[in-house]
Amino acid sequence: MSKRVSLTQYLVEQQRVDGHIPSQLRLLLEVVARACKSIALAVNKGDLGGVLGTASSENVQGEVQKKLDIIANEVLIEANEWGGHLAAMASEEMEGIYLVPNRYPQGEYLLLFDPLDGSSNIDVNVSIGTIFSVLKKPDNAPGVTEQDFMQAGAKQVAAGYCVFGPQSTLVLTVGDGVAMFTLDREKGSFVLTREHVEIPPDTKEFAINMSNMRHWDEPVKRYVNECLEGKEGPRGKDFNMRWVASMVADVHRILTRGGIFMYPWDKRDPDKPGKLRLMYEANPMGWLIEQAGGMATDGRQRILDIQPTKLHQRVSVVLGSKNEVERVTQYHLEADKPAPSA
Ligand code: P6P
Repeated sequence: MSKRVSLTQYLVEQQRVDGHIPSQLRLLLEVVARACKSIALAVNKGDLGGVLGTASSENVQGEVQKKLDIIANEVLIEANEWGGHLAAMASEEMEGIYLVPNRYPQGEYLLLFDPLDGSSNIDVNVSIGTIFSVLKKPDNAPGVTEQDFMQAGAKQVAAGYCVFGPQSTLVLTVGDGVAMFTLDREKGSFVLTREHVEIPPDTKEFAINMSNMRHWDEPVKRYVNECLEGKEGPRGKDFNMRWVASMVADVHRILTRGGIFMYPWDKRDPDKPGKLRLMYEANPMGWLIEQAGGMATDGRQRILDIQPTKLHQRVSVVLGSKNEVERVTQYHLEADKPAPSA
């Protein structure tokens, strides 16, 4: 059997052979991967590690934090603050940015993460994951402020997630396609198991929380109803539905076999553009999907083109198989057109 390629070897080749990444970024990604491995081990312990259940605190989103939310956040902060690769970090679990302490060397990268996505699934043993995004600090800025993080997703230099499921799999892009690395628990290292991942442009599988149907905007209702009408309807084929309620798990399925994922705006909270966060959920996932030949919009525009104004801003998300995302986006644009005057 041919020798497996480790994450380290893959990153060294991306640095040396392909020139895609500088050494500082390679080293940063290796540290993030080691942190994901530590989180995987903590998640895997479950009750045995006393890590299940809720902490007695809320995060900046007003959500009750799970113990593992806090553990994962601390693991990422402690692993990344001393290496000299970063200037600052931002997390779903922290209100403001986290500046690298002065006692450590400052680097040129900004790391953003959702330390444990899908928290509602932790206590019921359903797949969850860590999502991360890397930006470069703007050269001109002495020091670091939140404003330095306000960069469109198209500016990311690396993005990925680690899904903690039957396997722990790290999925990464540095702009040269998408690669997947499975954690070999015996060796304690991530091993390349897929690269140049490609999403089929068509699909028969959609992912959305159907319990919100009555709250959706018309274009989303139109698309989902057509899927539900199946062979007899305008789509001429039957569809399947999946909803894990862990974005990481739903996106991993789509990267693996295609599909469309939607968390659209709905009228429950009309001032909120959506539930998911732009900077550390939609942007990294959007880049991965695009790098695998898929598409990611907010229903109207490319997610990676959105210019952020707030660290924790939310966005409507439609991503996955290109032809399906194009259809949903087209339905939104048609609905926006003014009705022809009588
Ligand atoms: P709902 C998890 O809390 C999350 O942020 C995403 O991972 C997931 O796709 C979504 O929210 C699930 O939301 O409303 O279905 O529980």
